[in-house]
Amino acid sequence: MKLNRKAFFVIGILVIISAVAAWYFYPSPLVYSESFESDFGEWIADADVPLDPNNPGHPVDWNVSRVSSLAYSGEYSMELYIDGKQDDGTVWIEKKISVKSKPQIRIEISFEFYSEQESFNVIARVCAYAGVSNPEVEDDFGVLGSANEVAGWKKYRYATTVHTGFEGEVWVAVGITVGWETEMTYNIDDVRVTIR
Ligand SMILES: [Ca+2]
Ligand SMILES: [Ca+2]
Repeated sequence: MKLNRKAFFVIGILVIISAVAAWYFYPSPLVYSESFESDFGEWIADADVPLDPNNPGHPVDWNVSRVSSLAYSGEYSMELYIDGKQDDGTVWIEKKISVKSKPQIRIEISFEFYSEQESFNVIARVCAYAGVSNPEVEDDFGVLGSANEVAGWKKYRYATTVHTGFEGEVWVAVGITVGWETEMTYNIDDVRVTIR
């Protein structure tokens, strides 16, 4: 039997409805990419550092700045500096992201990380965070590996499932934590956050 026009029309409508439903219930991932070419891209500098015995009442020196001296792509990257002589301290950049209200989401972070030198000793560790609260202390972070695996740029990745409790927002962060008693500088570029 030949399908008439009406049947084609009904089938067409059903196909459209299923496509819209699939799009709504299985949305494509949210992706945030930042190469720091025009500004901080809504990333904020933060740190958890010890007091400096050489400068009573003050924390050790640390700084996060956007620099043109090094870049993985474009002309700028983020430079993280810390005076690690107290063998302690964590410095990072963090960002708040609005998410669709879901009980749990998958967050993947990848970024390019620059170390001036390769070292068998762990001078610093690369760390990352993703969760519902604003990261404030070293313990909030997961360690991804040594910061000194190569001289030059290396890609690091972090992935986790976050139970949002329908909060509607999550925080992500990437940074370094001191592993050796020395001053240190590292760079970060091309941060990519994928949320599913
Ligand atoms: Ca860049
Ligand atoms: Ca913070």
